[in-house]
Amino acid sequence: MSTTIFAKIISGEIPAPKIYEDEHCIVINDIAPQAPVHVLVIPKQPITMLTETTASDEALLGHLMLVAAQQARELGIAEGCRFIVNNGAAGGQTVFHLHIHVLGGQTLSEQGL
Ligand code: D5M
Repeated sequence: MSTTIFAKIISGEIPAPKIYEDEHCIVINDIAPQAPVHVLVIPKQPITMLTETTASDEALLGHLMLVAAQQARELGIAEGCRFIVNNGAAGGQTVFHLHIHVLGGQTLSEQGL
């Protein structure tokens, strides 16, 4: 199994300030922000991409969405923000460890990330 940069951040092999962490996930600032606020909600379980999930991941996926929403509130962008999951190379995914982008802090265009 290949190890992604996010797995290395989760294990501590690569240092990255975690702005939130619990038993199931971490939240970090995106290294190349596309908006004034741009964080990533990353499960500790190394799921490759959303379309690889199954019914057994239902609780975890719900948890990730709730953490993303809570982060949006705490970061002051809840009234206008965007949650994005890129899926597969053709979908713009570059790190093959599931993550939710949370973007805001400016008026976002109709175009995605
Ligand atoms: O998004 C992958 C995202 O991961 C992309 O916006 C850059 C970000 N990234 C890559 N390496 C790091 C590190 N080391 N820290 C923080 N953020 C990082 P995707 O949806 O796969 O295109």
